[in-house]
Amino acid sequence: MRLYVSPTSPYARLACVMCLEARLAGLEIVILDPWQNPPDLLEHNPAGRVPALVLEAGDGSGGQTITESLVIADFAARRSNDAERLWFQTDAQRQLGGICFGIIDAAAAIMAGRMVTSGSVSDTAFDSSPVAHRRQAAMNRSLDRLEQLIVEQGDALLARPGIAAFLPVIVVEYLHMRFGDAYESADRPYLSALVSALKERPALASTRPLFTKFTPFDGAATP
Ligand SMILES: N[C@@H](CCC(=O)N[C@@H](CS)C(=O)NCC(=O)O)C(=O)O
Repeated sequence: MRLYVSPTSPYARLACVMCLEARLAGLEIVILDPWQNPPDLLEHNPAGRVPALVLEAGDGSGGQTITESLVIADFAARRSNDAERLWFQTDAQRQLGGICFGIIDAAAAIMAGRMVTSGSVSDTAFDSSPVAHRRQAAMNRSLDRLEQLIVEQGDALLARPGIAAFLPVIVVEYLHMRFGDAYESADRPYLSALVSALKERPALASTRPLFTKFTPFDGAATP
């Protein structure tokens, strides 16, 4: 099976991390830029977006393509021998996951606004618009809520790390890549500690943005 990702997408990174953690047999990771409309990607995902997971016919499937990060994450968890650890284990973890997706969506909306305003994600003119201010405020409030949820969940997240533990790492490293230290705060020590404890985990370390080449580890995901 083939997973299409880009070097920057937090959605694709989540799909990738989950497929790697699930140790899906025969996984090939293809890194590309969806904005260039690669024909292979358009053929498999009419939306022209990453992530997209192309299954092999006969590999327990009918050769379908699965799109959308959470749908791929669900597929990976179910196909693994470790579904209970990899998927959300409690409603508290589901709450935390939703908060993380809200942050990722808000940051992605700012990037989309930059593209519309100036044609470049590195031109920050859009960031002073009322819509951008709304997204920035949402991100700050959500990061504070994330800190609180991590405090409440204590070591449970680290005891059996699954999607709810991986998402905060993906959030923090994506914000750092896009906004530098603008969303980092000494007032969120539990979030920082969680990220530090998990970021060298092979599935996370090998997919850190901007990863332009995937280095297989421990037999996982060879091209
Ligand atoms: N809801 C989708 C979002 C995927 C998405 O927005 N991917 C972006 C990269 S971050 C993309 O491929 N953009 C190309 C485009 O919009 O044309 C998911 O969860 O997978």
